[in-house]
Amino acid sequence: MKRLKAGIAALFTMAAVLAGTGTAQAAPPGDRDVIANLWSWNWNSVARECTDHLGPAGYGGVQVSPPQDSLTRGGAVWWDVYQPAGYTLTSKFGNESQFAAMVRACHAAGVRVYADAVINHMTGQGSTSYGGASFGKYTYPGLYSPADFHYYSEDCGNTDNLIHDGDYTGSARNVQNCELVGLSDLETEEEYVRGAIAGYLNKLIGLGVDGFRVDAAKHTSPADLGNIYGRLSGSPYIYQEVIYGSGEAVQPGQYTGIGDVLEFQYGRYLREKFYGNISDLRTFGESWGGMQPSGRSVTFVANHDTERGTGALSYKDGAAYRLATVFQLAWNYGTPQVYDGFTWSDREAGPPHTNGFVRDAVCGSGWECLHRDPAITGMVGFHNAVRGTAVANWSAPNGNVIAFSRGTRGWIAINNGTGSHAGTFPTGLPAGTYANVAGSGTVTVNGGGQATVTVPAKGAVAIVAGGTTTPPAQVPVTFNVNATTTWGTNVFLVGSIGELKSWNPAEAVPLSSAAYPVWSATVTLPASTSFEYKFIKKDGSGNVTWESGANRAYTTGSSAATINATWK
Ligand code: AAO
Repeated sequence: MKRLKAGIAALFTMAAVLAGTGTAQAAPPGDRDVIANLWSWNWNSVARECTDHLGPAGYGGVQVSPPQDSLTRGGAVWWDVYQPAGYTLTSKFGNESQFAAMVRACHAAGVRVYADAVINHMTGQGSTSYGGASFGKYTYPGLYSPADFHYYSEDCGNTDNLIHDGDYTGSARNVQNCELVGLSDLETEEEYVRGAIAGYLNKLIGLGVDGFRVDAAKHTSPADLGNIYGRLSGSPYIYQEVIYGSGEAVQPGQYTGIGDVLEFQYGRYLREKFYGNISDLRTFGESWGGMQPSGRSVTFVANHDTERGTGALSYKDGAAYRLATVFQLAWNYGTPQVYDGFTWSDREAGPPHTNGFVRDAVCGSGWECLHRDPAITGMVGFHNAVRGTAVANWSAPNGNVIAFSRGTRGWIAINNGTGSHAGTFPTGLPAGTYANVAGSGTVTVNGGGQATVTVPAKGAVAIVAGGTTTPPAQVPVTFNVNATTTWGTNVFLVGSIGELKSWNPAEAVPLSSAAYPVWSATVTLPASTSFEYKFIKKDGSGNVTWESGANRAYTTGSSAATINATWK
């Protein structure tokens, strides 16, 4: 029994595509786009974290666990929350008023809230919920009845009604209409189901929620999801869980027209390279197999599924995991998400709880809190400061040491080796002494834009334009050159450093002829800096005559100086 027959369903499919593409936002708004994924944190703890840490550190969003009522296993497992028992907001993480207070606290701290939306399915068996509801696998009183599930609509294609491993490469129909690990699969082509799901998401939007991680999006067709998104109020940011699998029938690219996607290849490649050669990361991005467009991707080093598998790094990898997250925040690809869950040894076990209800998160005592690590918060600031700039000044002195700048806004060196690495690197940044935002100490950039640094083993050194600890020492240098000229021709100075216009004659520093034939100018230059220069003549039509011979060279000291020269 279907509530809608095929012809009507097709109409809704068309409307879905039209409505959906216009509504879902392409990228999270604003300058701060890093999302902290505080998975399995209760609402009170997320609220506190937004106020005390996420907002001050510059995170732009927080992803929270599924907020709807769910099956209860009394706290024994983490995954009961992925079996919705209904759409009331009583869960093991708190109740509706605590949820609403959390959203308000996060917004006050400048942090958007993205909720994990479990809308593909309900539960795998009848039972009871955290909110005290009783339900059957296909019966949720007041919400869904058997007619709302694929099982009863005979759409699946497998006699046992389950998705089998082989289905992923075989058939989108099986992946989207059969039951994922036996979870009752909502008939999302049906008008009533679409309305019920949209009603739930709109309720969250009404409480201030800014967007959704759409769980198991791969198991609902893009047409159905597009239709549902088209019913949402405002313009929530939508990113979808569509795990890339080579040769599979359902691919992430099928979903990028209706929202963004979680980029699963990203973390797999990072694991491979942080256990191999990070110098390979020079070209890391869309050209790598299976990767989605940067502007459509939410990246992560780990999530709650991958940290329990073997394909990605997790906190159990220690320093390499932290360093990969540092890299993620420095690289110009996608919207970065920083994952943080609870400490575990049994992969099924739930977070610390009392009678099933999750206790407040305590960093270092059952909870990991990578997002609070000073290197990570420093890199969140770096990420925000370099937004929109390209990778430049790449260097890789060996397979496990890389350095690059983001335009002229930030520079980083990353050492994934087991010993420290000392070297001199081009940074693209102006001279100055900068705070190392990915570690401790300072970095001095000379007038040539170079920094000589020691990068600790499994550590990083990163600096941001404007992040100077002390203003760079500067000295006035007077340039006098004895040069005879004809009427209408003037003498200028140009050289290798920014103050001397980086050899650009069009911008050369003009000299005064007040003491002709000695031409003179005083220029403020960075102290203790070596550079090359020449005098040039420009006639009335702008023709440039360079001095002959080799470039002149000079190194500033710590006090004022005068250079007397004769045109050559
Ligand atoms: C629980 C019990 C089950 C029981 C069920 C019903 O554990 O024994 O049958 O209840 O009573 C979570 C848990 C489940 C739990 C469920 C409900 O993980 O164990 O079941 O809650 O409580 C597929 C989906 C993807 C899904 C993933 C787990 O496509 O959407 O499976 N992730 C989300 C959540 C997840 C949650 C659910 C969905 C359900 O993040 O936490 O489940 O709400 C390939 C495919 C993927 C497929 C995987 C695993 O991936 O491409 O689409 O994910 O296989 O089947 C390489 C390959 C890649 C492959 C991957 C596998 O990287 O390249 O193709 O390896 O790791």
